[in-house]
This record gives sequence, structure tokens and C-alpha cells, in this order.
Amino acid sequence: MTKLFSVISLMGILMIFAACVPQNDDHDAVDPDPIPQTSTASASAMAPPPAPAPSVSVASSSSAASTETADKVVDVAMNDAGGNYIFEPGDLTFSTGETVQFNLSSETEFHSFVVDDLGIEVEVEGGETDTLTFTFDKPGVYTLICVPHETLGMVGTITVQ
Ligand SMILES: [Cu+2]
Repeated sequence: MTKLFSVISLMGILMIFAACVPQNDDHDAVDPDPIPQTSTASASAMAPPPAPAPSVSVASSSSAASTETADKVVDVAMNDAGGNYIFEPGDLTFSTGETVQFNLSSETEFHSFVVDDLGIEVEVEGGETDTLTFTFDKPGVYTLICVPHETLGMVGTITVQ
């Protein structure tokens, strides 16, 4: 009887152990923390190559050397306030052979200064000013348009005499 009892109690103890062991394994599984430290250390050790970004110098469009050769400087405002899309002034007159520097200032929206027959095409972002220098070689009357606002009346005339 005592043998049987001790066997049963042993099995009971074993079952208690068996029930406890998985918990111990779970606790052990939480432990291996130190590993990430080594991985981050090696990662930061490999990080150091700091590529010094070469500063890109943005050359402003066509304003540089052309200023001194212009016979005339004309400021053209590209206005859009209140939905009034106009070139100001919109009608320009030049002499044949004249070299003109245009300072094209967009009020708040994107505008373009386009004369198809002369191959002129300048795009100006809202609030910015771009410069165009152009020599008018051929007499004529040329139509000036802002491509996005042509249908809203943003057109002009360049007369070369
Ligand atoms: Cu426009």
C-alpha cells in the first residue's frame, strides 16, 4: 500500500513539476535581452559613413550676363488679383534690333510669358520674378499669351517697328 501511495504521490509531484516547467520556460524566454544591444552597437558602428552632401548651387535662370547688353528694361506684372488675369502692361512696342530685358513678376499664381512666333516661353511661379532678355530682329505684331489664362483674357501684343 505504501509503495502504491508513494508512486501516486510521485506522479502527482511530477505533474505539478510538469505544470510548472512551461512557466519557467516562458520566464527564461523573456530573458535574452542583451542580444539587441550588440546588434544596435554593431549597427551604429557601421553607421558612421556621413556622406557630406555636396551643396548644389542653383543658378538663376537667364539674368546673369545678359543684363548689361539690354537696350531697355521693361517690368511686366503678371496679375491675377480678383480673377483679373492680365499682363501689365499688355501692349508693348519696341524698335527692330532692340535688345530688351523683361522682368516678369507673377503676382500670386503660376503664369507664363509666351510668344510662339518668336520662340519665347518663360514660366513664372506665383510670387516670383524671372528675367528674359530678347533681341527683336524682325518687325511685326506678335501675340503674347499666358498659356493657362489665355481664355480668361490674359493676352497681350508685342509690336516691333
Ligand atoms: Cu496667367
